[in-house]
Amino acid sequence: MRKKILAMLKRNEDIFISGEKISYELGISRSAVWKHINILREEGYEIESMPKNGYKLLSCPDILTLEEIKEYLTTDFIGRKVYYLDTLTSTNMKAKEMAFNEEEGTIIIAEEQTKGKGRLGRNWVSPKGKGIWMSIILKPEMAPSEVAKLTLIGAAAVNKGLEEIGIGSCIKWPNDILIQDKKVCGILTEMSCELNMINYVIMGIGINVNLDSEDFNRKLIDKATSLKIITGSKIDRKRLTAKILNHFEDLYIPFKERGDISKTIHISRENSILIGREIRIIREDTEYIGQALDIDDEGQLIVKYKDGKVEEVFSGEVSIRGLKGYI
Ligand code: BT5
Repeated sequence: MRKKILAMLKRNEDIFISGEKISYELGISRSAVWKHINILREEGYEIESMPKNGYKLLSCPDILTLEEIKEYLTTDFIGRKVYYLDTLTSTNMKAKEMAFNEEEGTIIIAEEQTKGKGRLGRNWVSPKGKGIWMSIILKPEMAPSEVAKLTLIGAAAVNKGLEEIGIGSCIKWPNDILIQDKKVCGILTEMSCELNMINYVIMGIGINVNLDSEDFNRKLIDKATSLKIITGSKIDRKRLTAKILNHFEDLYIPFKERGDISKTIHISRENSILIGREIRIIREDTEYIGQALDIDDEGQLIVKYKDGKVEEVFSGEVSIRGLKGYI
């Protein structure tokens, strides 16, 4: 019911709508309308009320509910169902609990994660209200070996979403987005599968949107940044969330339907921070030095080692670092 009242207020933005009209159209009492309005106010909606004129929506809170992101959303199924929570241990963990019973495209978003996860058991700093911490539930019918490519789709979607709001970024194959050589976004793809069949994939995307320098601990400050730190102003999280989901769906559909990942590969190459650079490739406990030559049509990184040997590196198996600094 509250969603319906909010939708009516949004449709009539800038004008008053009477309590009587809301109660008549929704078939509830005027005191029930009043109660819902007060709950919306508690959620952060600024609603003016005048005894004769009714209610007027003045402003909406900076929250990532479906009601708030949908005006920018152009997708068919990605992000059309949103579970929005104030706090969670990890959106990926929650998504895994829910995945069997949810449809493809459902997303879990939290304002804060108390145990945000990176890859290989690493942690992900996720302070309240300042980032986009979300997980998308996917159920592609393909071989489990194809799943690594989904990470590239996620990274390309973030890169394009940022571009649309005027922020240029680089992709550090396979799962990081960097600006000015510092990490603003990381992606964690997890899956549950049988031998030849995927049960579900969880695509976790973490973006440092409005974090301040104080939000990063001393170890992170040299290698992480946020969009706010880079641009010097607060960024609209709702718009960015929707734009990333729009691009994600655009890139995901051809891959899911025809195995076509060409557009993603094009974006990954064009915006790659690795291609042409000397890199360290860390596989388990051993480190190799080589030059990143290209990303091939299958999304693998082509590396030339010091001894001249050329190899395709599969994303699941390595960590990549620059020779100097983080990248
Ligand atoms: C990643 O791992 O980059 C994947 C991060 C995925 C986070 C999202 S948030 C929504 C969803 N739910 C989750 O629980 N996770 C996903 P990795 O490449 O392993 O990088 C982790 C490393 O990045 C850490 O060891 C830190 O050094 C650094 N780090 C931690 N928090 C960071 C942050 N907010 N920004 C930049 N770097 C960070």
